[in-house]
Amino acid sequence: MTSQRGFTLIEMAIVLVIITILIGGLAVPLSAQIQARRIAETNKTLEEAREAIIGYAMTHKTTTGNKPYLPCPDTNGDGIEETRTAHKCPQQIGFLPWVTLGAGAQDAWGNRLLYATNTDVSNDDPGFGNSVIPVPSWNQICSSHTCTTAIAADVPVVLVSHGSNGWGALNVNGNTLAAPSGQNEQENQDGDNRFVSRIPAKPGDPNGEFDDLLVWIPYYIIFPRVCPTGCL
Ligand SMILES: [Ca+2]
Ligand SMILES: [Ca+2]
Ligand SMILES: [Ca+2]
Repeated sequence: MTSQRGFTLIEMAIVLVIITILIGGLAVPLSAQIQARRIAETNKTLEEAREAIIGYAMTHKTTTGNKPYLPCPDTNGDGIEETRTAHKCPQQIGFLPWVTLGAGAQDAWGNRLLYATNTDVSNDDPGFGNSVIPVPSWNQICSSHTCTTAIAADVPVVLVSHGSNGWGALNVNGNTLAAPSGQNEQENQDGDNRFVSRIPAKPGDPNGEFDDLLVWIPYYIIFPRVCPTGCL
């Protein structure tokens, strides 16, 4: 004759605790995987936007001199580049004009991409020829807001995704999200020509959380692409 007994309450509690720990262990890698996929997707969108800007410059030439020029930023959120006044874009920093370029309208978190250029390369007359040389008033990429270490100087084009936290971004619904809390992310949002690109920083970092993703086009890459035989 066999005797059977059920689980005691203590045994049941131990099993529940083990199951909870196992589920918790699975859930963290899953959210990390989703985040990694969104970062990869956004980097791809940024790369495609970079190529679209070069393509725009290759197909838009000044009426006098046949010199290329870059698109104006979109500043009213409709995705269309703003109209030039006296050949000059109204703003040099705004959103990527995704409708004009047929490029990605948003990053993987549903936020618009920032696009920064400069008056020398976005004017549609005289345009972007041999006489236009890189100068410090173009954009600058640094590893921190203090810019003690520059990564790239005199950059004609910068594109920024505001990352997972989206701080300071305009989302696809037309809402501007809360401003960044840290100085490094603020540098990508303050409207001047200095930008920060660095490894991510968690909340509690002395310069604040950082998850922005940046790409840029150096002069020595864009010029030979848009003026392969020079633009005299
Ligand atoms: Ca517009
Ligand atoms: Ca961010
Ligand atoms: Ca800045």
